[in-house]
Amino acid sequence: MNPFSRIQIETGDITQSDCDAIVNAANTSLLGGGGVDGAIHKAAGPELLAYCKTLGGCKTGEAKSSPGYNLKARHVIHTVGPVWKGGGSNENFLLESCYRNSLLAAKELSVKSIAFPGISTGAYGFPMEAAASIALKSTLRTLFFNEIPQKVVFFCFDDKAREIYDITLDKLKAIQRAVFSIHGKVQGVFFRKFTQEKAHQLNLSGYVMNQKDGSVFCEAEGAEPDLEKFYEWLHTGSPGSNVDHVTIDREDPVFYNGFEIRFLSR
Ligand code: AR6
Repeated sequence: MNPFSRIQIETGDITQSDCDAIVNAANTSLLGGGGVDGAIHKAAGPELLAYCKTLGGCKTGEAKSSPGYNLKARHVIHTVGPVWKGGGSNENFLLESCYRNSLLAAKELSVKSIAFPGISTGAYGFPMEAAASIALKSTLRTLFFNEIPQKVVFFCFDDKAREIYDITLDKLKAIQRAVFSIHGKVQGVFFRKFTQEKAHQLNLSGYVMNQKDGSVFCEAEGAEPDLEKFYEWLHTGSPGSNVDHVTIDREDPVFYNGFEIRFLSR
């Protein structure tokens, strides 16, 4: 199933969620705190803290699970987000790991539905726009590979956060994958180099490679208008090349390579 159709965004208090599991934005001690952590412990009751004491803490980016006790959710998955230090301390990777590891923990528990708060976006200071983008991309990519959990709900605590999640998800939905076959005198090194540079400029990811029949194959992923510009540009070619014609196919984006890989020549 398309990973987008398995994602929901809601506004409200995550402790009220009726998902099978809720995720807690904890700290490395797992012994409670303020924000969503405090609210979850309060709603779950003191047994949660007693259980968490047996877990031996949790490293940043990792996840550990516990029962939900008095919560509607049967499980709480505790994850520890990174403290925002300006972006140069591996924060993006660590936040992405929180979502991936929480979803994999949910899969281990055979959880059908899971609710996430905006990990690191409160006391830990991660900018909301960047955090929402990482949360959604990391989740889409993990769902692409895993049938379980079936449903993921992102709980926004206020209208501002909700607006950011809605806009970010709409932008991601607009991402498409296109496959181009470029025919003509196009197999020179320059053609691949210029094509890669142009794709970078247009914020596209993907790759370019020579085909045995003398054509060049190019797969690119990005926003629809950027793919259109790229398509137009491909007809002009690069110095020394001579493009005869270009064919294009479109498909759903592929989340296993999208957003991450850089343009490679093969
Ligand atoms: N439901 C949904 N979202 C909530 C709720 C709630 N009940 N309460 C707060 N939020 P934070 P962090 C939102 O600070 O940044 C704790 O003390 C909130 O608006 O809870 O990862 C831990 O023990 C924000 O967008 O988590 C750690 O020491 C988001 O949840 C530290 O805070 C996360 O805010 C973790 O900081």
